[in-house]
Amino acid sequence: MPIWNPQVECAPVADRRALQLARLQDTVARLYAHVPFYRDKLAAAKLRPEDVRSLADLARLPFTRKDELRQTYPYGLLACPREDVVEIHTSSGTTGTPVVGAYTAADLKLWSEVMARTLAMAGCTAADTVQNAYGYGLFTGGLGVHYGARRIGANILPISSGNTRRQLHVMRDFGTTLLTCTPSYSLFLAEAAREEGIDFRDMPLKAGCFGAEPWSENMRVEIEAKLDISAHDIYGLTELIGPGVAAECECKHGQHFNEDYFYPEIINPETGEVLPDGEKGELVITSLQREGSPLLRYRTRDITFLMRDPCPCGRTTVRIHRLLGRTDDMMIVRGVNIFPSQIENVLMRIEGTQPHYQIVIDRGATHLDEIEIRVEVEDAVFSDVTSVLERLRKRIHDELKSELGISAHIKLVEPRSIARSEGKAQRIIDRRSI
Ligand code: DLL
Repeated sequence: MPIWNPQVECAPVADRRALQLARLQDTVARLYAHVPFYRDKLAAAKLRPEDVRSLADLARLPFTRKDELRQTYPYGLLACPREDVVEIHTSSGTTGTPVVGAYTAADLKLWSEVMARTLAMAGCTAADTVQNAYGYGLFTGGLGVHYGARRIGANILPISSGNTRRQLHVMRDFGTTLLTCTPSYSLFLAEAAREEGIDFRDMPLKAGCFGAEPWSENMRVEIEAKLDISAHDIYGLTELIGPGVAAECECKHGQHFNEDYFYPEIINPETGEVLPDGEKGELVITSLQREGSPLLRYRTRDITFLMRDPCPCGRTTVRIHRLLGRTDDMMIVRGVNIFPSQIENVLMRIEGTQPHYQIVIDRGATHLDEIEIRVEVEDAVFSDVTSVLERLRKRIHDELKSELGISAHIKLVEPRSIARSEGKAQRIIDRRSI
C-alpha cells in the first residue's frame, strides 16, 4: 500500500531522534519564553531550556495534567499571539470544563499532514470518496479527517454524524469507498442497512478509519464482516491535535505514532516513572512542533504499551498497542479493577449477543456495589424460548465471572433497545454516590 510520506515515515531511527531533539529543545524554549504556566513549572523543577541536551532529559521535565488545562481555560496555555490563532477546537466538556486546542495556520498544516498519513494507511488516494461521519464542529473528528482528505485530494462527503438513513443513501448514491466514524456508529450503520435491505457487498466501500472511543479486536472482526471492509484503528485527542496522533497501517499490528510531531512515553501512573518498551502503562505525549497549544509530557490517562519491532509495511515509527483502557474509566467494583474493554471482549466472543451493551453500577441496600450488564441479543435469540435465553444469560455470567473475578447481574435486552450514539457510545452508568 502506498505510504503518504515515506521520507519521514520510513526515515532511519537515528535521523528521527535528532529531529525530535531539535524540536523538543525549540518547544521547551518557546514555552519558557511565552507561557508563564510552563516557566513557573520549569522553574519549580529547577530547569531551564538549555538543560534539555538529550531526549533522555525529557524524563526530568514536569508532567501536564488535564486539570491544569481546565484551570487555565480558555487561553491560559496559548503559546502564540492571539492573532495567529486561526481555529479553535475543544473537547465536549461532559466531564467538566472543556479542554481547548488552539491552531495556527502552521498547526492546521501539520494536522492535514498527519491525517493524510492516517487515511493513506487505510488505502486512501485522490481516487477515493471519503464519507466523513465524524461530527463537524468543535469536536476534532470531523475537521481533522476533512483536512487529511483534502490534503490527499480525495472526494469528501462532509456529512457529519447522525441522520443514519441519509448516510446509507449518500453512501450508495455517491459510491463511498472510505468511511470515517466511531466504531460503534459503524455497527449501527450496518444494522440500519440490514433493515433497509442494503447489502454492503453491493457497494464499493473498501475501508474505514475508526476511533475516538475504545473498541476491541473482536469488534473489528464484526465490523469487517458486516460492512465488508478493512477496519483501521485511529487514535488522537483534542489536547494534542485531535485524530492524527497514531494510526494503523494494513498490518494492523499496533498504531504507528507520528513521532516527528508527538513524542510518546509510557509511565507508571502511580509513580510517574518511565517504563521500558513493551510494558503497559499510561501514555504520556509531548508535542514537538505545535505553535498554538504545545504540551509537555501530557498525561493522557490512556493505557497501552510501545512496540518497536519492525513493521512489515516499512514504516520505522514506534507503534502503540490498541488502547487497553484508561486510568480513569477503570471501574472499581467491590475493590476489583474492571475495564469496559474486558467486558466487551467477553461479550463479543459469545454467539447470539450484539456489540451493544451498557454497564450500570449501583450500590444496593446492603451498601455493596452491584454491577449490572445490559446486553442486547440478536433477533433470532430474543424470540427463542425462555430456556435458550436463560442458557445464554448464564453463559455470559459465568464467562464474565471467570474474566473479571466478580459476579455481575446480566440482563438480556431486546435488539435495538439500548440508545445508540452518533458519536462516542455511552457504556457506563455509575449511579453510586461515593
Ligand atoms: O476522540 C479525537 C479523535 C477523533 C480520535 C476521531 C480518533 C478519531 P477527544 O474527544 O479529545 O478526541 O477524546 C480523546 O478518546 O484520550 C482516548 O481515551 C479516546 N480515544 C481516541 N481514539 C481512540 C481509539 C478524539 N482509537 C480520547 N481507541 C482519548 C480507544 C480512543 N480510545
